[in-house]
Amino acid sequence: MTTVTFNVPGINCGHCVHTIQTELSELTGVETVVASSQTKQATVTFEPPASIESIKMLLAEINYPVAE
Ligand SMILES: [Cu+2]
Repeated sequence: MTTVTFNVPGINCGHCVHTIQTELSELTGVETVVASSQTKQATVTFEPPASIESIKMLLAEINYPVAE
């Protein structure tokens, strides 16, 4: 298991948090997702086949792109 925190500037409210947690949880290999509108971060614990790249790709697809 790997835990990575992503900066996601688009997390503005509880709805965003819910969307991100729901969508990322459906990615195979993702164990837990904790998103916060206060820190604008999403912390994801995952194992293969999920990867940093696949998580970033999914967040971009649902219009919450990760900031570098
Ligand atoms: Cu929102």
